[in-house]
Amino acid sequence: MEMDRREFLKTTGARLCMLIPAGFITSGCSSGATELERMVDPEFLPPIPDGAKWELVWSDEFGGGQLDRSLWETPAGVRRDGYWAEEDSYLDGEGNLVLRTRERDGKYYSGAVRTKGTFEHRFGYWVARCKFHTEVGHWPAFWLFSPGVGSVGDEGRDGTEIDIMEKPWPDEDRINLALHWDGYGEDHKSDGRQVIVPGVSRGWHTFGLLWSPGEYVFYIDGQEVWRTNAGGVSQVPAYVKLTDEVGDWAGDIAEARLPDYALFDYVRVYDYAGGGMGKSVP
Ligand SMILES: [Ca+2]
Repeated sequence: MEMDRREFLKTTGARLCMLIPAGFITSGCSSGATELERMVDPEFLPPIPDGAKWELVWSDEFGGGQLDRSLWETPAGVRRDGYWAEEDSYLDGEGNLVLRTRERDGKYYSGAVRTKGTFEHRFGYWVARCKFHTEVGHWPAFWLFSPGVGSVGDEGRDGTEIDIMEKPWPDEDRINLALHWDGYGEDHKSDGRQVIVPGVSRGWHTFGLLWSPGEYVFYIDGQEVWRTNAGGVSQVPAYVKLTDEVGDWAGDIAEARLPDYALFDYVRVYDYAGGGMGKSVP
């Protein structure tokens, strides 16, 4: 049944017309909605104004046996103290994306995928379900990125790196949340916080961002953990990045028992039905 649900979402993809009131899925608008309602697990969605409804605008449930190349690009090459390698991002056949970290001939490789050029969107609710790695020296992340992140001036409104989840502490129940804007040089600005969530290091957990035109609200397992408008809030579309990278922020990779793995069950992006939160924003 689990695979059936994933396959159903997989094959219907972003074409779904799914209307979801605050909280949980209770109604739909497409002819397949009744079936869909039975198949989609209820999940947390942020509160929404009266009369508005959430609509799933894009998702990947990571069903099937092969990463969908029409949805994901796999960047490759040097990344911090290791390399991103295409072969280290793959599906496990059980509904999950695997980002593997491994060593070969004294070099370290990890997986990374992004929707650059295939799915870019502004505002809405972005959520991923993740199960963490266990070894030091590398960290998984769920983040959003826009080409305008490098544009100095106009604060982060012209593009902000939004780190919904970074976890460089395999044995600590600590998550890093961050915003970066105006490039990464001398004009770089950022804000962020670290939050402690007991038990988050093991098992499955969700990491969500409610990105509205005036504010960001971050959620872990449906609990609000940070609310901010730092940088003025990005007003431009962003793409999804699911990555793992090697670096000493996470400790000494030489001490890790490799390979090590981070798993992603899904990424889903919701927005207001009928044009989205950005409908009235230039
Ligand atoms: Ca800027």
